[in-house]
Amino acid sequence: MQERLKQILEESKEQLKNAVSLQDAEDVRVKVLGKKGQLTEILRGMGKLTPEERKELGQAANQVRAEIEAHLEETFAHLKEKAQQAKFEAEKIDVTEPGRGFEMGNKHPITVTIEEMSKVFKSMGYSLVEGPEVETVFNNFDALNAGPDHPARDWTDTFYISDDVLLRTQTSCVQVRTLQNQQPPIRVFAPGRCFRCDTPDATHSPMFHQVEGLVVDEGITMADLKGALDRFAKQLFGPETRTKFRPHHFPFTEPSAEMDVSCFKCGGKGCRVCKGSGWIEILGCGMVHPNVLKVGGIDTEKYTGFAFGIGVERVAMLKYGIDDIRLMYENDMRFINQFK
Ligand code: 2NL
Repeated sequence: MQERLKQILEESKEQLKNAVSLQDAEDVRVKVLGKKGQLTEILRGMGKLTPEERKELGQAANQVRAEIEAHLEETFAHLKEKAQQAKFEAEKIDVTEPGRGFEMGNKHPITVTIEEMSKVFKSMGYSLVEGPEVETVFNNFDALNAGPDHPARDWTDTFYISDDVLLRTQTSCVQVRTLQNQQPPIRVFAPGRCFRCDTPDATHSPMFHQVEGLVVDEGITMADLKGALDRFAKQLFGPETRTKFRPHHFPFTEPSAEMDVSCFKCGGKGCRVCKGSGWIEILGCGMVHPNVLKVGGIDTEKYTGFAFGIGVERVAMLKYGIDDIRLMYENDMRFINQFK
């Protein structure tokens, strides 16, 4: 029996020495000290011995148990430490390694163009105004002197939400709201999204952007309109830019005009951008129709005003040489990355 105890002790020591995981050590513990373990078996078998033998073997067994327990404790501690070290090693990061690069986004050409225009108008003392994209038919058409039979009202041209609510077809509605809520002097610009039932092609999109402007004060004349828009053109396209005004018609202005700028690409000699004419059409404008001022509660005996509307997509396409409007709304990274 004493021999067997010695053997158990030696075997356990050997196995604990070779244990590489906490599970290995636990296996040894169960095999020797567990309910059916080797040492437990020996103690259980002691009933057949004489009291002296029992005492002797009991002492020896307890000593072996104590020794094995000490070894177990040491092995557990050692393996735990090793496991922790391995975990730390696995989690180690090299702080000297260069950071992973991340891709910077960039502004859409429409955003850039609106920001450039806004900067010019702000520098000229205009305030930015904004309004809802879902508007009343009244603010979008009636208030702007578009008669009940005006073709733009047609349901084939305008997105109607109901009989009296629609998606605004121009940002003029924002200025109508300004006229209703503010007294002159008024000097505002209104950038924003507009919607029209157009089948998409190279130059049409059912959603597009406008920047409109409105000035109302005592003694405002066509000369103020021309002066303001000529200055705007020179600031946006360069100081050598020339402007010319051609008569036109809009229901909300009288008289009305379209403004052309000398081609910023060729300077007026004629090229691909200006289609050989030397001039590029940039905006529509005019003196605000008295009917529009009246709807806004403005005294038309005292005040006059001018207004204009610029198509942002058109300007952006000319400036950046984009030949298809649809490219701007396809979210293709190859397109947007060209404007970095
Ligand atoms: C164009 C023409 C224009 C206006 C917009 C306007 C606004 C009010 C009163 C009168 Cl509240 N007029 N806006 C005036 C003339 C032309 O836009 O072709 N835009 C791309």
